[in-house]
Amino acid sequence: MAELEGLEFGKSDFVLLDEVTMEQFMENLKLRFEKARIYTFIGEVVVSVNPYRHLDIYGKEVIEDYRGRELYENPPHLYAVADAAYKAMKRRAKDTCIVISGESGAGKTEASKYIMQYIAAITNPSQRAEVESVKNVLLKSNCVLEAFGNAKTNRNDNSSRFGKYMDINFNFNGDPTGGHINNYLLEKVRPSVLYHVLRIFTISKYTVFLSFSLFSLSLCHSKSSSQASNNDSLCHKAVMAALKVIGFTTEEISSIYKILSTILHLGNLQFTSDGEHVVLVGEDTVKHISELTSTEPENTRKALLYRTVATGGGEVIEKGHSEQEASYGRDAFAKALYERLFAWIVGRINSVIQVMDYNPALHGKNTVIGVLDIYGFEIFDNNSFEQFCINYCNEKLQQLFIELILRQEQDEYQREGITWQNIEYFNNQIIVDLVEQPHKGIISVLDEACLTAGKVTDTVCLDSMNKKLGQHPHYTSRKLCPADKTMDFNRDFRIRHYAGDVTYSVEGFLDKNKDPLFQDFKRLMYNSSDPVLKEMWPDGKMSITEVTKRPLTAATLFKNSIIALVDKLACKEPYYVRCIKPNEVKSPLLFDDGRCQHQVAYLGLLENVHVRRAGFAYRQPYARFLQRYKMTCEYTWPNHLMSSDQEAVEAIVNQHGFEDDVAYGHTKLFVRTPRTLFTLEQERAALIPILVLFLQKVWRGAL
Ligand code: AD9
Ligand code: MG
Repeated sequence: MAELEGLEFGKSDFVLLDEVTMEQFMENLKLRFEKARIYTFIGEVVVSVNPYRHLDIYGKEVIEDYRGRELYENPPHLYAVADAAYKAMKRRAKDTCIVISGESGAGKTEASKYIMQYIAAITNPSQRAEVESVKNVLLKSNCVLEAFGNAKTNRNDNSSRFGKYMDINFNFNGDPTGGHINNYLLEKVRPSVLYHVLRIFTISKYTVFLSFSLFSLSLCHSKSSSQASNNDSLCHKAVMAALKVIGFTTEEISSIYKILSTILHLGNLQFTSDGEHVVLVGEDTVKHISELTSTEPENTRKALLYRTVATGGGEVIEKGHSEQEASYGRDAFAKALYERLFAWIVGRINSVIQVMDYNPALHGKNTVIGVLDIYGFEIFDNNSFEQFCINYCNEKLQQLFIELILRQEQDEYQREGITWQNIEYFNNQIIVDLVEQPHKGIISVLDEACLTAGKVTDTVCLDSMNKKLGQHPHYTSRKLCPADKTMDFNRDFRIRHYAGDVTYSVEGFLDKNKDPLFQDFKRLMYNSSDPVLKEMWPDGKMSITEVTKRPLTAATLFKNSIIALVDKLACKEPYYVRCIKPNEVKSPLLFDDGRCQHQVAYLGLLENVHVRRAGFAYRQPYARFLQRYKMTCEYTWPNHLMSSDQEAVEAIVNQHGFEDDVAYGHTKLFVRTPRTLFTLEQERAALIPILVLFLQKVWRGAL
């Protein structure tokens, strides 16, 4: 148990608190943060506070300290969880997963990287080349995905704008043989993403094509982005090297840069009207775009100004855009290019690390560790469709957390033949239903509005949500609650999430949900002579008369992917890292009590401690318990003469008078209060020096 640090650093496991109150929890969290003890356990869960400075706790020696050890034998650390997940996978052939959650800037991505590094460090001791190469690709994939999917936001200088779930496959030796990455809801609407594209560009060879008047896209960090810093150039080199290690060809890399360049040129493209028709401003830009995308300039021009539509009679005609439609089409095209590029890069990495021809009969069981680094709950001043999706995802993960943590406990008690009483907790299924229920949920109302022909506005959609969901205890809006002046009558609705109330502005919901892109752009890209680009747009193959089926909406696609993710996680043994952001100013010194308490509350950490303490806080296999504490009992030291380890453990327990605090399972001893183990641990610590002296005497005597 993690009592090895000394009490001046606070309690290293929150279950050891004298009383489980928010006050004590926060006091302990703050004390530990101030003493640079950023990790604290709740049983097997690690709570982490972002230190916002480099700590010397990730080196090789530290890795060695944690390698193969039990969770409670060392101070709390990410490595302890990584090792626990790895051990469970290796010893018991269990698929495991590590779920890392917390808000933007709380340290999730850093944590996921340390975990990956730990796993890479402890595997493949014999340095087999093919395993090393898989490890290399897995590690380098981070760098590439960050380059294309991260951006500077107000909340985090290196914010992941996508959710990531990575499966690492292991062979029966416990060495990585491959993996698979899933990405979720790449945020393509924020200018910050385009800012990042620009940053990559200021240091690339395609800079020559650019004119920086493209700030029409209102890049929010334009000032800092217009100069490539040394750091950027280093970063660019690292990305290029990583792309090569993974196996991207020179042609592919060139295509990637051309696509990025196209996105920027699209931002530069303006439309105007000659009184009758919409016309392009700056034919040069179109020329560049068609060069970069290997398409005919005339076709590019057409796709930007017209759309092909099938009339009721089956006739195909070209319809000119209005100025507004043309701008809209251009932006949608730029976003789709970026989204498809990102998806293609992920797919390309997957094709390299895919486990091929694995034969369980020949190679033993193939097991998996999944690592999930996904955006945490978001409450901003203005919350839109993206926050709605992200918060729904967090409701699903919370549901899984509650279910798995409780289910796991219950399963273990059952397996070990121990009686246990269920404890009460808030079941957020009701909120999950509010969002995802077929025919009734918010997503379904949204989809219905998107499918309805004619002019359904966001406000009309809000009305139908009010009608359908007005009775729901977790849904409200100004119409339903006229006295609440914090909401706008025609625009806002509010969900009472498990983590707190969030007011969403329905403005733009329908559009973002429909996520429409004119088929003409798809066709243009499909007909490109650049094979990489063509590969990204297989749906451009369809002719206009074939495109009758409506594609699934953004919310439904997201819902399906999150349901699939939850299914994947649910069949694995879960380990959790709960990240907390100590302040809003990225300071290593400041512990903002209010902000931290808010996060502790919505991560449900106090409930987590309660659950952990309501049952048995600790459990250990008899043999392990005996080995550790046998020195504290005259009947078991140095060896016991009893018929089983369990009996020997009973002797230790009885000698200390802990009978009422334990239960005997089939293979493990269960200890209710942490204090019991703590007492044993102290006794053991006091005995060790005496024992060492004794052994030294014996040793000298023997000489
Ligand atoms: V977001 O949801 O992707 O916007 P994350 O992923 O939770 O967010 P990230 O891991 O990117 O946050 O951490 C933000 C910054 O905090 C990093 O860039 C580091 O500067 C800093 N950080 C986080 N964890 C550590 C750490 N263990 N040691 C030192 C850290 N610095
Ligand atoms: Mg991140």
